[in-house]
Amino acid sequence: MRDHETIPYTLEAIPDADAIARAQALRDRLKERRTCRYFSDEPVPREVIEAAIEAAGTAPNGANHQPWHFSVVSSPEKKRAIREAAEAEEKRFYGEDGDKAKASEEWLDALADLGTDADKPFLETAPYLIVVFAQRKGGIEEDGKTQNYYVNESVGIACGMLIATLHEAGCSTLTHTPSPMGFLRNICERPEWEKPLMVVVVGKPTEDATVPVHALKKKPLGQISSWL
Ligand code: IYR
Repeated sequence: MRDHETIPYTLEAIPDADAIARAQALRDRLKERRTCRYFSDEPVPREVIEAAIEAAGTAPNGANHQPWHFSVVSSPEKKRAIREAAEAEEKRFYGEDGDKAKASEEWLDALADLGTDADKPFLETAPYLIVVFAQRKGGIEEDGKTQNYYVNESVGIACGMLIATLHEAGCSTLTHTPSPMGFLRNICERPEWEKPLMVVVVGKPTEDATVPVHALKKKPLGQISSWL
């Protein structure tokens, strides 16, 4: 290694049997997660959102530049602005504006089993929208100039940790990706070197919430892994 400043690294030792049990318990907990599209207006404690973002902020990332920013939107005015802009984009995507859909036939077919359309009421009813930005530049100091690395990978991992923490706290989430989503930068007042990556809708499901059967078909271990 090239010379650099260090501190010792230690990790609590866990017996194999406990390690297996803990991994399986967390797997079982994560298996219960469902992407939710029906949110009530029941509030979520601010501390839950804060802890989840801090958890996301521990994600492995390029050169430890931590190239993410989380805009936490709860004001009714901002949520309405996001809903209006997102629905306008989605109407074009689904062809609900009278013109030909921007999405291909193949894409619309792939979404048929999810039942999604341009109507996004949850963007107003859910207590929190976490708008996730990927910082293309900035470094740790966020100077807007220093090159960042593996930005999409880093922020993607952080989003996974954010969603897992919110699930553990009993919140439902929806990763919403209006396309294009440049409007989010304006509404959240973020700089031009930040790219909106997704909106994580956070809240509690309505009493009559449903999930599509299609979403329950999970690929088994033997299909998603190969052991060499
Ligand atoms: N952004 C659209 C379309 C959409 C695309 C995929 I891929 C999904 O898994 C779900 C939806 C929307 O939010 O409706």
